[in-house]
Amino acid sequence: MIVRDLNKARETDRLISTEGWDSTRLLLADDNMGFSFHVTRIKAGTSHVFHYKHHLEAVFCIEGEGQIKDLATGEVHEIKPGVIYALDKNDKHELSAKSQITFACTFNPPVTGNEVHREDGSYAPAAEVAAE
Ligand code: 9YT
Repeated sequence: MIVRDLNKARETDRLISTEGWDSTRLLLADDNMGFSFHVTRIKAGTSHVFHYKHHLEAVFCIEGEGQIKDLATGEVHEIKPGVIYALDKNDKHELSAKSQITFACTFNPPVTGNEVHREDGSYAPAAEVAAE
């Protein structure tokens, strides 16, 4: 069994911080669960374009409000506590936070912890990260 505490994990290198968001990776590829599990906070007033071309991601809003735009169709969806979105088609999207948003996110295949966002908003596939 694996037991981890978000507040303790935030004091370790499981916390990845960038200008407009941070993410604490509570479960990673080496936990062998078949997915990774992250708690992500998006700063109020920021917008981000992500395109996980090599990962499927499901994202559940715990707190905060904003919008997600499907960049292929232009469709906009409201984000508020209780809403989940699943990027089942590796959908390129823009996430905008009106207030600070906290999400619980899962990635399949699991993130290894060594990924950085590439220019195109994606993470490299796991095989490429392992080879680096
Ligand atoms: C909301 C969202 O896209 N979260 C993704 C997790 C984050 N990019 C991470 O942990 O790398």
